[in-house]
Amino acid sequence: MADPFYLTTAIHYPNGRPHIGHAYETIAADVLARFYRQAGRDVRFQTGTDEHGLKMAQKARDLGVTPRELADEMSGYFRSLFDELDITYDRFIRTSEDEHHRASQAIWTAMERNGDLYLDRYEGWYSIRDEAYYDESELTDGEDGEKLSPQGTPVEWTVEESWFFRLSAYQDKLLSLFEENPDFIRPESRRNEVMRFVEGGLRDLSISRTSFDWGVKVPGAENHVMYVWVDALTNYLTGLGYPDETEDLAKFWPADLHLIGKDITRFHTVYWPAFLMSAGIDLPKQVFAHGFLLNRGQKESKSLGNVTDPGELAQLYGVDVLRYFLLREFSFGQDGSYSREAIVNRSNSELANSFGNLAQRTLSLIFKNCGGALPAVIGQDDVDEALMAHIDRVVRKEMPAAYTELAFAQALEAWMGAVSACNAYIDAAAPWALKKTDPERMEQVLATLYTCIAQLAVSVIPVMPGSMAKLLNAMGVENNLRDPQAIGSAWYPAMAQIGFTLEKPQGLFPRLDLPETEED
Ligand code: ME8
Repeated sequence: MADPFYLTTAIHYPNGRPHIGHAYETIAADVLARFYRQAGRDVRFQTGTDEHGLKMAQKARDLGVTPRELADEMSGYFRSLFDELDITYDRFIRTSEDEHHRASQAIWTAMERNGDLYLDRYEGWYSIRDEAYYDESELTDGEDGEKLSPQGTPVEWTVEESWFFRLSAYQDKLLSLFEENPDFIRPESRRNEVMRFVEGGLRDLSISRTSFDWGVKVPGAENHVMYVWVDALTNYLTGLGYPDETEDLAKFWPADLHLIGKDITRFHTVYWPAFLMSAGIDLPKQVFAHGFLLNRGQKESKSLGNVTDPGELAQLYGVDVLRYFLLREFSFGQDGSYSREAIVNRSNSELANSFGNLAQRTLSLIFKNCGGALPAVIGQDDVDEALMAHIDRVVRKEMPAAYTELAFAQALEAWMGAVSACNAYIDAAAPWALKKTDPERMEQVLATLYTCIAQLAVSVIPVMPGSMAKLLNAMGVENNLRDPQAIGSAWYPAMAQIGFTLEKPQGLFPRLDLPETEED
């Protein structure tokens, strides 16, 4: 039976429409999900919306709608964006679902039974934008003297009766977890940050609120709703049917990977494992915190109102161009600054001029000079073999290794190197000049290139699924061969024998125009 792989994104706050950060994280997760499916794993991929909390309640009040109406509308935009971006999630969870309330109450009850919850009075700083409590020592002074959280958001002094979670009791257990599982938190920089935070000592965590009621009710204390992060984190279990002992839960829990942004590392690597240990539930295997995307150097956020609509970028430049750009341009664990010029330049130079042109030149020559029929014999000169060995290494080894490490930029860099090698080969071999002088050599060169292009296309299906399907369909490469390990020079003779005839090739990636003004 295929080895299961459970992958989740953060669930997004639907207090506004989705922004580029949401698209970035979900596209990265989709690339991984597709990569692991292509590698034969039984993948379960979950995303969704995080609908409770004060931020949602306040936004709804400002708009004069109920939180549920706000969540219904905005959650719909997330879902349609993800459809537009070709995201192949298996489950889109909404935390307002009844099943999710039941799961959150079950984990609460399990923590309570373990003796980790107690009722007290909370007095301290709270940031509504981050939905997070902060210690006085973590705060800084803003320009007009107001207190700011480490994320730069305003905090307010809050006094309330609250349930508390005995987080202080988990310091040693968490530190052993990090020490025994060096890959539990990635990248390394985030791991170090979290370890320093935990080593500094943990205070018990306020985990319920009484000042509003948009949330999951605390079992046995119905004037309290759970702190939004308690229920939000539980979504990863709800999606598998918890607390029922379902087949999905047995098969996919513990999760292989929680993919999140760096701002919510503490919730996933301190609070979440502590809650799970308390409830007696296995811990996820890994949390990977990616960097932040900045719009020309500035953070985009719904609250700041400088938000780009990722759906519009996809429509303007193409879904696959956007997917490729986001993973190629930035190192996944680090922040990156993007602009429309950068998307256009990257797409034109790498997708249109390098890969698109390589495919177009090769397939056009097979179409024109060979009547669309695949040549019978692949090239066997040293240069042919050197090229095929290079492509093989990239497609079968380097790219899978990089995808596994979530080093997407590195995978695509190796891919681009392989594309350049093919372009150098075609320029040197000049098959267009061989039709009259050496037609046999022309055929060998074209067969070599055809094989390499098929391999290169298969290896980036996870990143550019729509365009690569189009190309591979045009090349006659069947679905069962769309696996980097199944396709290569050894496969070519069988392919040539099928007698597939190429149609006149269509361009894959049109050249894009730069926006007219800087602000566009
Ligand atoms: O944090 N660049 O929701 P959210 C890259 N509901 N990633 C970004 C980003 C940016 N500019 N802005 C946000 C929440 N993100 C909680 C999560 S999980 C149980 C609950 C990432 O809508 C962010 O880091 O604010 C997070 O991983 C995801 O988008 C959703 O952010």
